[in-house]
Amino acid sequence: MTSSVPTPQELLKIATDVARDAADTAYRMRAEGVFVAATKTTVTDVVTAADRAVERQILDALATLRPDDSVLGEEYGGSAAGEAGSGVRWIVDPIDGTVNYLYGLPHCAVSVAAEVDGEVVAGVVRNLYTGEEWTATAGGGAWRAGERLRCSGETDLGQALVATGFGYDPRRRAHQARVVAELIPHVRDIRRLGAAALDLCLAAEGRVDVYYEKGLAAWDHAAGALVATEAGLRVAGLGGLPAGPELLIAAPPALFPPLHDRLAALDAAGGP
Ligand code: LIP
Repeated sequence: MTSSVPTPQELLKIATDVARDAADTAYRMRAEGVFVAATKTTVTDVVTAADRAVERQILDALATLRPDDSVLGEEYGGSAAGEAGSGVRWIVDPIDGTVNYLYGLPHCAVSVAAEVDGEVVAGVVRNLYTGEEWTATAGGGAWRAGERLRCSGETDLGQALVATGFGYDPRRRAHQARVVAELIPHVRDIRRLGAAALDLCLAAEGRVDVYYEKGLAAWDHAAGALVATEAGLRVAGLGGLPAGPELLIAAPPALFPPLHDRLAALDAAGGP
């Protein structure tokens, strides 16, 4: 870590200020009317003019505040871990839950994380409709509205409310649907809310018990996974691997092993 790197708390302040302004822009643009600007991996993987404008706003703000840092964003790409001369990389999802945003469903968020020498040390997730804002710093806890967050204390997978999501590729969705069809008899219920960053934050405060998903990008989970971890959830992939595009599992310590083993048996990390 280079000596001039700000503290996690200082990085969180920057992330939060930038995320609040970005959320205001996203909300205003939604009120003015939103349209699909392009599609990405499939015809249902949409990007709106707001996704692009909000990320541009975030990138410009960070370039002004932290010109030597690097950035990785969903819409404009960016740097790999460790490429920042300053040691700091920002990981940005301008609007996580883009389809919800397109349809006017209030489950979408701005997500901004700060990574120092490859480790996420600060993160903020802000629901752009409700203003709910989750923050975390490494070792400093997870917070919302001044309250420190603790994850669910559930110990029985059969009583767990499970959040998950699906990719945009029809073949992957078919595989994911088979997995969830086999899982659902063994849990309380399933919720597919449509924004990984928010799903992780809901898990951080026990509003769902666990969350898993295959196919997430770093910007989907960088900030939310820190919030979840700081709230006591274990966030990882299969077989001791770190969480990543193959699979992300976020669960309280008592539920992680049974959920992990059932997802492994169902080949949740597999498929197209
Ligand atoms: C979304 C994720 C969500 C997933 C959606 C989509 P986006 O990200 O947050 O968990 O299920 O398919 O990938 O595309 O709205 O930024």
